[in-house]
Amino acid sequence: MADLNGGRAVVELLKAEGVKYIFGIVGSTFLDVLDALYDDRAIEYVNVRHEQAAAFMADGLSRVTDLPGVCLVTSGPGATNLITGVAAAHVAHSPVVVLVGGVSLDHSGKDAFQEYDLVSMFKPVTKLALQITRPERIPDLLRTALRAAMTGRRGPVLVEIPRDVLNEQMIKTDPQAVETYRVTHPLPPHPDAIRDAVRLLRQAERPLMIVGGGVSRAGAGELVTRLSEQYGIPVITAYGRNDAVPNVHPLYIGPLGRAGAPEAAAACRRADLILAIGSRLAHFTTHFDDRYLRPGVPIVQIDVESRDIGRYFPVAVGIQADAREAAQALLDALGRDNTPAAKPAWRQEAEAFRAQRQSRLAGEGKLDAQPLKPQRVYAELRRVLPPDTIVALDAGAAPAYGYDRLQFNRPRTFLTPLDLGGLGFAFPIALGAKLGRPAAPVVAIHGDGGYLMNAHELETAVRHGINVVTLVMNNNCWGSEKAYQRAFYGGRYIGCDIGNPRYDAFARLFGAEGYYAETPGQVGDAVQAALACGKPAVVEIPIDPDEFPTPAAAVRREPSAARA
Ligand SMILES: Cc1ncc(C[n+]2csc(CCOP(=O)(O)OP(=O)(O)O)c2C)c(N)n1
Ligand SMILES: [Mg+2]
Repeated sequence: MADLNGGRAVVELLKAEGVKYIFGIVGSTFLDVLDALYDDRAIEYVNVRHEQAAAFMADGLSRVTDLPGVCLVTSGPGATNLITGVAAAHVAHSPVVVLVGGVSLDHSGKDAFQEYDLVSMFKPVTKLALQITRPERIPDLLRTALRAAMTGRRGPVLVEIPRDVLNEQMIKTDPQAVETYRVTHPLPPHPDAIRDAVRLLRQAERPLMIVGGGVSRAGAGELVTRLSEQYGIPVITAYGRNDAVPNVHPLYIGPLGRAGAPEAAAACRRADLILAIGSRLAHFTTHFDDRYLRPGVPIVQIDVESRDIGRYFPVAVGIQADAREAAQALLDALGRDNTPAAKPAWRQEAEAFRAQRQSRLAGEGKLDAQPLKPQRVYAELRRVLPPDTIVALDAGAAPAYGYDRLQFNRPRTFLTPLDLGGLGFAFPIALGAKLGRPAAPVVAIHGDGGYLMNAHELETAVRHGINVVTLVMNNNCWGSEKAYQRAFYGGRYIGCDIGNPRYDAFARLFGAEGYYAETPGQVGDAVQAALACGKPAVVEIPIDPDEFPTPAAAVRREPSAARA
């Protein structure tokens, strides 16, 4: 048994999980951990300018790598500043590990300086939140937290280590391989459930797959595509999960749900069997109602987490399993039964839906109004972004056009706020993603409002050399909310208009690169130059201040109003 101080023990436990970065702002409560990093540069402490960004960065890194994304912050405000970012990780099922150096146990329960009940505060946004109260429990309780974060459906955890527990005593511990304290094999499906699913698939005339985050996470995209190709089952993606299958696949129609493709919604309404893989069929995918899913349509739902199977829609077959294992089992079983492909007419219908979407998007490449329409900006991005680009979308109207307008061909390349819907998300999440996948081009797409919420992290990006490109579509307003006031309050605008500096100049003040693109022709050139400049870069694009997508609540539920 080695004798280690608490700080070194924490570092060794994180190294066993492959952690290379810790995000946070220095605080006196956890200096033993930082001191361990002085001599051991296997882990870099990325010191940011606001803890919220640290949590987003950790989430971004986790989303693209499936490694724990670690934050280390101080008690009180250091931790409370994290909460929005941890909430994002919670809805994305990201294994973000929050370590907080807490107030000394001697002072607990006295409303001491920076003393808050962090375990209670973080419970609703984590899978597990705990406080360690004895130094010798650091290894097993940190492993308990890592087990929760990294097993089954992933999720964030909080571990508070009071400063006296961390700093004062040597502890005896031995390194342990990850396999000794948590399961590392994916969960296979039950054969009976696969048999039932195959029976339904064989009976269906118009089967359709809705695939979600579980597919990218499990690396099941290729198997899903094979299933689609061999058995003529078209594919649509869940909200914000367009990267689950290669979008070039001829039977991929488009994304379903809020700001999704009307053609995907139309295909969904035609389907007589839904095979949902790695999707909860949740709020912005289905709106919890029958506008896309026909009432009573049989559903085979595969999810790694039983809690969400049959939760919003009754299922004909529920299968708790890893998406890749389940897709493989379905392929094997369908092959054994010599299942014929679905009817050619259904395949043709799906191909027509796909072609309809492609031509609609191609038409937007001709919009030449100035200020630019966001739709045209996305047409330019489709033209110039390299295929392995990771794109992070912020909340807001101009970013929202991206849900239906970007192309993805690799898993874990589309990062969105999902059910958090939080502004200020895209730039810091992109920074974390870039650290996780340094060879991939990484682009964050913001409105002017959301960008300034975490724009200060340009300083972090420049200092750490994290070369992310940020697009700021500037309409000088909180556009998405202005759209509501226009649609429902007769244009009585309150609290919607804002002013902005020139963001190309702003970027240069930080030592980053700045570009300004106001004509269609300038957008592609600016983005390509920004990607090649070898620095963090910001591209400001002034856009039409009157161009908003239809607010969700304005959409009627009849099938004719396909856009949501
Ligand atoms: C943290 C946070 N605050 C407020 C909101 C409400 N909200 C949603 S979109 C939006 C406007 C976004 O403006 P901007 O980033 O400029 O993008 P635009 O809609 O103008 O394209 C607001 C205020 C939110 N989603 N998140
Ligand atoms: Mg705006």
